[in-house]
Amino acid sequence: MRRCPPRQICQKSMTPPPSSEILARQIDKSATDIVITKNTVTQKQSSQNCGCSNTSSAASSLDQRTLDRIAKHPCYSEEAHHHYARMHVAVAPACNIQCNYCNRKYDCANESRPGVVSELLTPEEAAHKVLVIAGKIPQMTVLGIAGPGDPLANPERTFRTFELIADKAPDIKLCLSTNGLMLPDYVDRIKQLNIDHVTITINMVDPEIGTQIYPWVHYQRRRYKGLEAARILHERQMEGLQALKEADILCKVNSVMIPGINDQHLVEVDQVIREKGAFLHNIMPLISAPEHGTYFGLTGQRGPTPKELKQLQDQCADSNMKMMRHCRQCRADAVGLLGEDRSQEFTKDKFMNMSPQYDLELRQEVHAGIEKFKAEIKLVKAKANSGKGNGDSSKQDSPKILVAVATKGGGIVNQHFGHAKEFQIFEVDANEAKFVGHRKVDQYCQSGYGEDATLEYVTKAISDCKAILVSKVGECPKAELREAGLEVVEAYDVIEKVAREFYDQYVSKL
Ligand code: CLF
Ligand code: SF4
Repeated sequence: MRRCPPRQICQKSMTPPPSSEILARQIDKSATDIVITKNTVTQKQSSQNCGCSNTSSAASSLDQRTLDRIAKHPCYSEEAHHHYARMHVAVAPACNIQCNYCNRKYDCANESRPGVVSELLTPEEAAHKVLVIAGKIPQMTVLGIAGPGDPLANPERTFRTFELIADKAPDIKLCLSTNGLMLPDYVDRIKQLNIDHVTITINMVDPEIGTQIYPWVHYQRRRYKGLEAARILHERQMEGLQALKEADILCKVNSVMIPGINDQHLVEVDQVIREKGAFLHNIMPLISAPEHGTYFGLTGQRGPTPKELKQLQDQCADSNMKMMRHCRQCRADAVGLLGEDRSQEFTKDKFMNMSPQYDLELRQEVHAGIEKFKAEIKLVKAKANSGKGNGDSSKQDSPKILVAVATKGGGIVNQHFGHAKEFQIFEVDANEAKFVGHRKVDQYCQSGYGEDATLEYVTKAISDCKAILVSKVGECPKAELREAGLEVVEAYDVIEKVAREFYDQYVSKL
């Protein structure tokens, strides 16, 4: 264990002033607990984009109506995920299929990290929780139902919850995630309830491959196994996807990347779902450990490395610009920005004793502040990326590097190294700095102490990066990081700006 000398402890007060006049402003409303960061840079506003990876290309293919539909959805827009939060309510316990990466003691692994158990709620308890959180975290804009089983295997509980929330909190977007087996039967009801975002987990479009992922499905009061099971699931998923498209509901497809089983096949999945009108593809890594008790965990099936995952995402992004890379494989009771987990602040014993303070006017005011801030950040990003390599053929083949960023959100380098529980990864070249993923780590700083083993683990997790961008870091970890070959950049500014500045220095030394 390492203790930083007092002057080196990563304390908030040591954060340097922002280099581009970025100020922190606490919204002066007692009902809220959020901090809106205000950027005072005043330049011309750049055009909007969808915020997914490869933003500029994706933006050009999206119309204004679609941009408006995703602008406040942290999963459907990479840009929004820096600013807006989502919450899930765990109202759906049952499931109608078996996935080999799932242990039914835990949350549905189609959208959750395995090994997580959420508290089951009734629709009424769930609605109460949503209203409490809508008051406490006004930047929470999306309510998702993603488990702990399959929402459409529990249709009454799921739709009752949505009805209650639509009635009491009309500005909250409704979102649903399903394995797709029962989806064709419910698209009309989904449309009626104005649920505008639906995720289907599709891991194969070839039932032969499906037999290695799904041992059985339960459909129309019968249990099917083997090829028949996989074929039924595949046909229902395709039917559901088609129906969503016809109903004009935005559909995201999640795929779990399972090396040796469907990793190569997911390129075909990407092509098929795109042709059938999916809006966004989210390829997630299989997480399997023996202690999760899943079939894959117990049989030693490994998940992909970050490099393998990125390669596949890049390969699919070549043909489909709308590739999600910022998924955090949330809990079925997740609360907060995607990179943070505030679910423990709102356990049942706590939120049932809190009074709902849903205030539509206040929420709209907060959202307007966020939109203003987003526009200002966009100007800084555009400036950082302008005149570097755009249109210059000599820069087309500029080296690409990865940098790791410590951020609490807002698109700013604003977190101390020792407080980070994840690092966002940006790929930088002469043209742009773009978000390409994240790496979860253990928090290094524990009340002023840092474990050597944790530092080693963190360093390993970002060893393919050239630099780490943080608001502050103690001298001891800084020296260790440098020794491991990582440049340490301390700054408090827009991520793309800091990354681009580092890049220019980096290439000038090559
Ligand atoms: Fe939840 Fe899913 Fe809706 Fe988002 S999560 S139901 S679309 S509101 Fe988002 Fe979480 Fe990834 Fe899901 S980061 S696991 S993609
Ligand atoms: Fe588990 Fe979800 Fe698959 Fe059902 S759909 S078996 S809950 S991962």
